[in-house]
Amino acid sequence: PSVIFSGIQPTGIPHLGNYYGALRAWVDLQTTTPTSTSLIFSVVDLHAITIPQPPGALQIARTEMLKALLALGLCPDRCTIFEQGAVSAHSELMWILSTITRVGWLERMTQWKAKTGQEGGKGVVPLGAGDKKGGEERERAGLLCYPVLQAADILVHRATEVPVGEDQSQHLEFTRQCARAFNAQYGKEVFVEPQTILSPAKRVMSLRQPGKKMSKSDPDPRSRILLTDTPDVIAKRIRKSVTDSTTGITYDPELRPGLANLIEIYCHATRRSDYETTAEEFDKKGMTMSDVKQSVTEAVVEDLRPFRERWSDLEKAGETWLAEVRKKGNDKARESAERTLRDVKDVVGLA
Ligand code: AQP
Repeated sequence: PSVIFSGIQPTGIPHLGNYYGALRAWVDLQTTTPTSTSLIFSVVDLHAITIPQPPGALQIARTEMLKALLALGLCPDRCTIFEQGAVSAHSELMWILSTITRVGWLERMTQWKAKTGQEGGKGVVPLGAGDKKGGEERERAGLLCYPVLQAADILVHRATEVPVGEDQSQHLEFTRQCARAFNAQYGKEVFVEPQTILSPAKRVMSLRQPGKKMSKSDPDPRSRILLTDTPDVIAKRIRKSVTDSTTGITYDPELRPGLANLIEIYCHATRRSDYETTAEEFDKKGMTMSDVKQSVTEAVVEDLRPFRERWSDLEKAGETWLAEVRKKGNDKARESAERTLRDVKDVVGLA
């Protein structure tokens, strides 16, 4: 049977990158898959603490993420929506998988390198006051072992497919490697190798530095658009986004990355797939950069309208309903994860 699993960290309100790169696909799957396909989506709170989080802020962010998923249109009757930390089988399987994982596999991960300020990134993550020393202080074991927990998240539900943004491709390859290594070590096909489903929005880029992906933890709030941003804020962020002064509108991610990012965002918001054709259409109409920004703003504001409406309804709905959704999801996820963990323990000799 098909099992689709994915997760998101409660590190803030989701932005356009999270939405077009992952969350919109989760919502679409509810109508594009047969009901026999299990859809399992997790608020991965244990991943969030790999970067120090103020406890109060994490508590709020977990609830807000759950609320955002519901406001996006995920239906708790169709999907299992749950919190990773509430299902201890994830952490138990992580430990077992970590006995299979080679340290070298982890050190090769680009996200580890980026978040510790090694090649491929300058460590955009805001770190605590004690972290001024850089390198060593940032190199916490949890951050290095992050992909093992992610592999456990996926394998514990025997997921066959995982919809993610391109930044997660390497972690998915790592997950398959873990599954193969476990099956080989114990001589049993306990785990299936999950397939990656990449959304057409591979990487939505920062509005300030279009060479970097849009990220919740970028210290500059002007770099992203949050799903809860008002139409005014959306307009301002897009108007102030970094582009160029070349005349004419073209789609050229190499030479005009800021404009290319805006054209892509426009296409995602209007569900088009041909960036070049869209740029040509804009150009033929004689649109200027500021006209393009205006069109992108209108498209995004319109696309996020249903979210904004449901979000404000949920604000009024109160916490009781949310607590019920949370309990139901966590119970369902526990059942699914404990089933796999029992099989794993059997095979390992821990039954
Ligand atoms: N810029 C992006 N473009 C396309 N997809 C993206 N995703 C994240 N950023 C982009 C996808 O969103 C899903 C959830 O991501 P996450 O919150 O679990 O972790 P992340 O990838 O680390 O996202 P952020 O926003 O950069 O969070 P922080 O700053 O907290 O680390 C994933 O499927 C991811 O591919």
